[in-house]
Amino acid sequence: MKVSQIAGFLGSGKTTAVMKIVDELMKRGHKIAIVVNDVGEINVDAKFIESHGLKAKEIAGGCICCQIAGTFSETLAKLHDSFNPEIVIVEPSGVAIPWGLKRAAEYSEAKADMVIEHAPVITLVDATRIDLLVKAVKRLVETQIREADVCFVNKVDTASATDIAKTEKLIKDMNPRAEISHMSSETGLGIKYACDLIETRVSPRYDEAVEEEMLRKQYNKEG
Ligand SMILES: Nc1nc2c(ncn2[C@@H]2O[C@H](COP(=O)(O)OP(=O)(O)OP(=O)(O)O)[C@@H](O)[C@H]2O)c(=O)[nH]1
Ligand SMILES: [Mg+2]
Repeated sequence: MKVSQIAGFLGSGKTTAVMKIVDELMKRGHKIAIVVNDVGEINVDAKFIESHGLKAKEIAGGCICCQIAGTFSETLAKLHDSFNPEIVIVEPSGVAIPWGLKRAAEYSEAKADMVIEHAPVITLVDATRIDLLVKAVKRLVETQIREADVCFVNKVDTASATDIAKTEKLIKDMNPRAEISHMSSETGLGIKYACDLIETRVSPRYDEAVEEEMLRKQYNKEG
């Protein structure tokens, strides 16, 4: 089962992007499930289904969206046993740390008979609020950017060119290895590319040593 995280701070556009990405992946023939913190967030015409103790909504075309029940790893294991999706799109809470979710996803392997593969960690950065983000929650945003494989400068339909450039520079400074791309769920920009990434690429498994090294670098730099 492939697990794809769409990370980003509160209000960065995760839910909006996830719905577009799921739509496109389903058009491409994949069996998809979505995991969110609160299914109430997914505001589409949907019927509730409960299976294996999962609180879930069925949305168009057989895709189900479920709320984290117990731990994230239990949710993934139950999802595998009841629905067996090919790809699970995860919208973590806006304050979640990507590597923590990777580790939790791997724990689910012991709870169900399956192997977890990680899609590239995608982090959305809201270019319209870049100044505020840097001022108010820099450390958290830095952690989400630092752990991303691909960062999307989001809401480029409405952000100014200056803010887009500023956001790109911030991402480059915080994570030189991340690929940077643009997204707008409004115009659809970047959605197909995000799906290509999810379909074709993998991200490394959780590695405590790597994670510690990144943390050390981040905190040393801050002093
Ligand atoms: N202009 C513009 N607005 C967007 C775009 N994507 C999302 N939004 C708006 O941004 C706001 C937050 O979007 P959500 O998708 O709910 O963001 P989120 O990251 O899921 O938010 P939380 O789950 O609360 O952390 C909503 O008002 C969206 O309509 C975009 O590409 N362009
Ligand atoms: Mg959301």
